[in-house]
Amino acid sequence: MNAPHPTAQLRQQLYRDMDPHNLTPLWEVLHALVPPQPRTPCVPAFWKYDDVRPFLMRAGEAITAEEAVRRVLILENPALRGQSAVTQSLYAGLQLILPGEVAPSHRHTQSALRFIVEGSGAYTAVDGERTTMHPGDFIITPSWTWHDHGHEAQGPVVWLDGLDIPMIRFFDAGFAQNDASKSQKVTRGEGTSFARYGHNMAPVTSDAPYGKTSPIFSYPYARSREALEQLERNTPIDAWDGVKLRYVNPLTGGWTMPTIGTFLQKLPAGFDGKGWRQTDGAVYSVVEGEGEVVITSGETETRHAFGPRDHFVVPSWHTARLSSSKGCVLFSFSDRPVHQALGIHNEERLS
Ligand code: GTQ
Repeated sequence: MNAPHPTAQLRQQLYRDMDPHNLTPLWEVLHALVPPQPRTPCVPAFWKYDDVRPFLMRAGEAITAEEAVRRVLILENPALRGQSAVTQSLYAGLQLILPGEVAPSHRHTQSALRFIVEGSGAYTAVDGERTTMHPGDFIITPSWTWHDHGHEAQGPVVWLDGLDIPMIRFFDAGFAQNDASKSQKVTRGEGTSFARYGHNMAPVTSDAPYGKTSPIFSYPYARSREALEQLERNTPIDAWDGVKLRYVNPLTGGWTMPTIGTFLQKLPAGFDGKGWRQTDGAVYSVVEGEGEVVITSGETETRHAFGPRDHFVVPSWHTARLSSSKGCVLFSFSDRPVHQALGIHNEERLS
């Protein structure tokens, strides 16, 4: 047997001796630290609503909304189990509230979105104003605003929660408080924020009431859908996205939340989309219709046929293609505002 190469020996001894001093050689890890392109640990993931719903209803029997504080089944990326993360930076969950229940008031640094998946008539209260939920509505809880949810109507109500929990954890910047009362006092009539900011007008004197977050609490589905439908009839269909719009903060024209971008798109019947990839991994909620998503990364291809209320994840820098024979509407969210703020957003549209 040959004696170990003296250089290799020298190096191994160096590593062992400096290890107790919390020192490690960059040259052993440089390639992994600065990869030639994004290499997310995140994998494509898919939740069929028919599979998830029975567990949600069982959760409804197992614990009250009040005891749970938030009765949510977390959608965990299969490659990030135990981290409460759907992508590296984002959290997603399905929250259930039953008639007569209250999810008590609290506030936190984390920003939240609600996208209503099933049922109507529950409310979320933000900063003294209640908003009634309908399927497809996109509702915002701005960072550090008091919020509680309740349900005084009929039938279960389920919504998708999207939060920047992993991102705020990464920055170690999270604060949270419980309110003294279960349900916050209603101080403004429903629709006040929409009247102020939701009609292409804005108050003359006031400034942004929620900082970098949109002052509109709810973006009703009926209006967003109407926009997509009209564009489908009257404008060329994008070969990658179909008809896709982003939700905006009316005061800035920018994103609705500083950390999370939100989108609604309609794939016309017969749409067979081209492939694209983005640095921002995205979570999708199927609102109406049916379709298929094909996600590829290197040699690996994942295909999912989707229908209403199904959820799926397209991870960072994975190529995705969407198609739909009968047409469909998709809501999605990602951390794109942060990529853009940092100047690192990248997108490729394949021909
Ligand atoms: O509704 O406030 O899914 O604080 C996770 C954390 C929902 C909420 C979640 C939360 C909430």
